[in-house]
Amino acid sequence: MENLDYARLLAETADLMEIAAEDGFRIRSYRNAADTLQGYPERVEDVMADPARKLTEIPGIGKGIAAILEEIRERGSFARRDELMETYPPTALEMLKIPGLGPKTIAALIAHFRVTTLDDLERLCREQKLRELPRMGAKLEEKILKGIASLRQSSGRFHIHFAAAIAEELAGYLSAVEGVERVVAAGSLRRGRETAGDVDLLVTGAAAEAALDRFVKHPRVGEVLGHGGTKASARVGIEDIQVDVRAVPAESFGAALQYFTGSKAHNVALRQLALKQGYTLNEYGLFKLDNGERVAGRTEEEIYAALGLAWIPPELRENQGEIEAARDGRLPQLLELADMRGDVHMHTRESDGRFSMEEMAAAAAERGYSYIAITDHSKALAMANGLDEARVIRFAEKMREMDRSGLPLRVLSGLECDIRKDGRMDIDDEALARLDLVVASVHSHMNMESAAMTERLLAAIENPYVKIMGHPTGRVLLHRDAYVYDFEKVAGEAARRGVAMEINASPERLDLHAPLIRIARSKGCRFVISTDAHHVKHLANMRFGVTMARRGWLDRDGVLNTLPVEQFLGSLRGNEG
Ligand code: DGT
Ligand code: CA
Ligand code: CA
Ligand code: ZN
Repeated sequence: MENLDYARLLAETADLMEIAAEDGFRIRSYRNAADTLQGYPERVEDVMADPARKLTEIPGIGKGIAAILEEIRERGSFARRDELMETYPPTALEMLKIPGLGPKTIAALIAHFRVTTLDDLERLCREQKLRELPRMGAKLEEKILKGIASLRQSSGRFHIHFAAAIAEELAGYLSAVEGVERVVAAGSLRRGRETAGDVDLLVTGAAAEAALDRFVKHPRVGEVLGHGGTKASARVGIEDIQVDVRAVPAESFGAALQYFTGSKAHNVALRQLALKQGYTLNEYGLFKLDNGERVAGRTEEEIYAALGLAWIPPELRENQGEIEAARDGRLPQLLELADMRGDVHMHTRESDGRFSMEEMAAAAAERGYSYIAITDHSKALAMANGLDEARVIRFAEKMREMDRSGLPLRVLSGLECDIRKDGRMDIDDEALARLDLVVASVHSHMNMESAAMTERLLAAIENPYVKIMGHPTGRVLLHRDAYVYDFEKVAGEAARRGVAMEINASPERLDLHAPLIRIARSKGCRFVISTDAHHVKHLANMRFGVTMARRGWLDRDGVLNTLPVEQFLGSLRGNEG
């Protein structure tokens, strides 16, 4: 057995332990061990076979886990896992993936209904059987039905930060092969889509083929789906994400990069344009139709140029007008990460963040920002220890004091204020007036009818202290759909009142996304990009928000937190002029 197989058994068992409501500490130790093992460069079985060595030398492997690994080696499973597998059907693991369904509910459903397949569960919900159980009702049935539908729809797709991390890890690993010149991610990842179906890597250089051999030996590679001289495909990690690696000669590297970056719709349009001009375009190059002569292929730039086009940034390649714009010299000068000067939505320990205001400020300064806004939750989010009026006022005072105390960056006092069901703010105006900025967000009653939700949001932006609409559609990727409302109407009203739209850079949200950014911009909206960080390391997610803005065709001028702090504050609603 390979390390990945050991890791998988531990991770699965941790999931089942969660349903069995076992001790969180123990569950975490299983998960940590699984993480360590799947990335460990040496085979654990080799370590076990060597009498001079001990498993506990592997970081994250304690005595308990070591004994489990020995047991797995002997008989392919271990006692705790066997017990859990007897109690719970294999679907239990699948049920954990249903958005909105927690381990406790799953345990109750299994105990009471003996659910063994997802279809069973779906039927139970349709037949309204769940409401027979205490604390379960029509709402849960509806939630599960929706969850199963979205699981079926999203299954096989992965969050972009996860896919990007896999791509970066493998690119580093393959670049280390002597004679490999470049390793580049193509596909949806390069275009910056919010989720990826798989990871597409291109390798070039004299040793490109050797890189394919090295790829399939990576410790986290599981099932190898194919391995030839120009392409290798395999499943990677516990998550089983597919990775395609292609070896490409330098003379057609640009053509391959262009082809495998896609999108398919962009490629189809580009190929038609080539045909009209007497060329044929494929992953090997651009060739004359009449005599097959190679015209371009080494770089993307020369291919686009030969077709009379400016080079098109990958984020725009969705066949949404970018080819015409490239022809007419109308491509926007897209926003870049380096343009960002501040991050204006983040949480601290004052509500549900993990770090103090001081720690967030220091981490943000390290990223080169000149300002941040601290925007903890308001009291409606009691679960998140949201602030009431008195705390808002005290905390704002503290922020102002700290801001004067010689920090390397400016800390703006803010709040992520809940929008109540009726559209009123969760905090009274007197308290809001003390703050530099208020981000207004919906965190409850997300299933309202469209008309009511539209009214609710319109009412929210009527409040003069609201400067920014936080995560404007509420969607959580691969988990929860956007709430339904008349977006154009709300965007138009936000533009009229000078309320900025947030592009939430959390890779779990990425909200707004490109189509809505373009609609909002056409209505005259301005934007901020914020990480909504709850941890210092989340501040690094800004790059995903910038990618989303680029996919929405935004340049620097469209994004307010590219401005120096005084101008940024001056650009907010009510502060202009
Ligand atoms: P994904 O993986 O679902 O997130 O999305 P993509 O865009 O990465 O799709 P993928 O991995 O199937 O293919 C990568 C690129 O290769 C795709 O964007 C365009 C190109 N490609 C793949 N199949 C075709 C095809 O049948 N025709 C054309 N024109 N291009 C294709
Ligand atoms: Ca792909
Ligand atoms: Ca692919
Ligand atoms: Zn929020």
